[in-house]
Amino acid sequence: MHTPVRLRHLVAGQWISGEGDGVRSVDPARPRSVVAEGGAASTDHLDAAVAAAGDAVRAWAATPMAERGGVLLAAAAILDDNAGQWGRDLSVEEGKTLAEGVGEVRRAAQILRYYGNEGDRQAGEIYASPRAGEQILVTRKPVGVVGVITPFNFPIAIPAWKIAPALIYGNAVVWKPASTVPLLAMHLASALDAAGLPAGVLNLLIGGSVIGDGIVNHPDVDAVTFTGSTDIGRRIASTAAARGVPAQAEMGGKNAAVVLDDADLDLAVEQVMLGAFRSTGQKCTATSRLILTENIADRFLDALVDRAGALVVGDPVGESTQMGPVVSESAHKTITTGIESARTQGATVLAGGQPYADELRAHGYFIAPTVIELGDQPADLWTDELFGPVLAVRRAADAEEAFALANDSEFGLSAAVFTQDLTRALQAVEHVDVGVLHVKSESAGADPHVPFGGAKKSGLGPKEQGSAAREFFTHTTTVYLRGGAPRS
Ligand code: UN1
Repeated sequence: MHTPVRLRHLVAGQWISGEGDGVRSVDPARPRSVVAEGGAASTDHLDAAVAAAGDAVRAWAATPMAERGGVLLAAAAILDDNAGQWGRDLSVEEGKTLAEGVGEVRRAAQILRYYGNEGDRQAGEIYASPRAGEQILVTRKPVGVVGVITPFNFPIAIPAWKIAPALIYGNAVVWKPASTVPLLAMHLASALDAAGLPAGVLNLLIGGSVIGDGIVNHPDVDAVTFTGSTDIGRRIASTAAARGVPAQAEMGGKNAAVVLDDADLDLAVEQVMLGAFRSTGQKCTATSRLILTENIADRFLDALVDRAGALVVGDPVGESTQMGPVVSESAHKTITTGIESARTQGATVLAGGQPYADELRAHGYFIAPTVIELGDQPADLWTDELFGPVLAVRRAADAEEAFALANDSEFGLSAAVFTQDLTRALQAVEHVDVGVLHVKSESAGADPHVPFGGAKKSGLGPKEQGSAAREFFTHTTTVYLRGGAPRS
């Protein structure tokens, strides 16, 4: 066992130790192995961080965007240089495979680069005026001090896609990452610090809900961006609304893959496997519902069940591992309980659904890739997000019924549709009510330059990423610019 990393918080440009109750992250494959530990941030640290951000934001906002971008580009290079080691740390602390861990660090670097170059793309709006000698233009200004609250499942990519736009548009940040993944948070903050971010512009506080609630309720925090569960997202949005500040909440999903009779089945099986089981199903965009039209359902399920049974599940840093454990004991419990209640409610487990018996997988937080066919009766597995490698299956008579089933959810984050028929694909675009729709690719995935976020109860506030991010991280001033009579 290696020595755990000592946790530190970044407040006003200083790396400091915590004083509060201990925070400890563990390797979910070997829960007795501690990855990082230290005292949590205190509410005094929170006040100091918000004050530092408030002091720093004016000069940062006045810094030319290209210079702010330079810091993000330098941080991106640091991430790329450390992708091997930090990707391994990610894999050990969160449980996704090494390839996914390294890939995520590189993805975070790409996001920093995208926003680092934002200065080159800024364009504004200018309107004609109904009055002589006047033009009307719209300028953008930062919102101020932004509270950033991030989940465990993308410990470096999601923070990057909130913090990078916050910073490039001239805001200062007070950030609380999930306390299950503090090491990766320290890596990202240290990269931005080493890249030359002025003191106080980014503050990192590691801790539990006291710090999260403290950020959301703090009178000097001007906006809050959050990714995580629907319950917490709604609470944050309502607290922010009561304080009169904007909130952006990316929340749950119960994302469907719809496979129609005419689909390329090999491709669909491969993509559904990726959507359901990559990152151990712990993505808000993961495929957790599968809707099959009758004619292909048996064939599709045979192939899928074979593939699920053959997936190599084990130590996430192992060379051949295709799926690691879930993140924590409580996640493990929620998921196994969800599988059990599906059984009790009359569902048929086609793959997985059993605990492992070998030493590593019985003690780590492992769940087998699980495929469960539901009958026509109501089932919690159809409606509740489990956030694990569990796929609920239902059959549909035809495409219309399949699309209706896809919409049969209070969530509307993403969906995948598999068909070779353009007319059907366009019907899906029109009728499937989601924020992100994939035709012939898995339901997960997001590019930095396009909007990301959900419909229905999956999202609140402006979308993330691409030009959409500017809506949240800036506010506009409409300027009526009138000249006078020329001086003689
Ligand atoms: C992806 O699908 O690659 O928490 C990104 C989540 C989402 C991000 C998904 N906000 O899983």
